[in-house]
Amino acid sequence: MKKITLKLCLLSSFLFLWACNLPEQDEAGTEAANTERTATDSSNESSAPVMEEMDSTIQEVAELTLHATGNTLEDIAYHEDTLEVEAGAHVQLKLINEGVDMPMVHNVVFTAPDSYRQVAVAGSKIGPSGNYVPDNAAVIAASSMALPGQTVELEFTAPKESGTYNYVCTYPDHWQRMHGVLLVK
Ligand SMILES: [Cu+2]
Repeated sequence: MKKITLKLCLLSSFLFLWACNLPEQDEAGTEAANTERTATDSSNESSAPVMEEMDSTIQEVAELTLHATGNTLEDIAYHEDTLEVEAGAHVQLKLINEGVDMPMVHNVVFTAPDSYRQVAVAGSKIGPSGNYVPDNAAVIAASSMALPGQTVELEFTAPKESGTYNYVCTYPDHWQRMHGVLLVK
């Protein structure tokens, strides 16, 4: 019963609106009304492509994945030896530790050019409570430690100046095999 009443209400409202619109259309002319509708429709349709257009005021997002592999000091490595981002991009990085043995914990620390070794050596002295990350001006961003099988995420803003930066694992004695290049374009 309620449904029928609702339908009747809708129908009468529709008829009312239609009747109200009639004189307006006669005055403005059907052509003008159609043009208006077409303009509205086309603006709706074009809203999606506009979203895809580059807006230089919006910070670019760079989604990166870094895999840490190996289970001994002799075979640990970052699978990716180079990562590329646009200058000033918002970086969303996933560090996936594919190791299975417990001592193989890794982080990733992004550093200024030619400073990854110095940062790693300083970091190894910081110890586990500080995540082996030194309080150092050469550190751009640092993840937390990923245990074997774990994935950790890190977000940071890429350097505004293009250049060749580095990343390194600062867990003691990992830096020799675990470092790479961050190309900022
Ligand atoms: Cu490591």
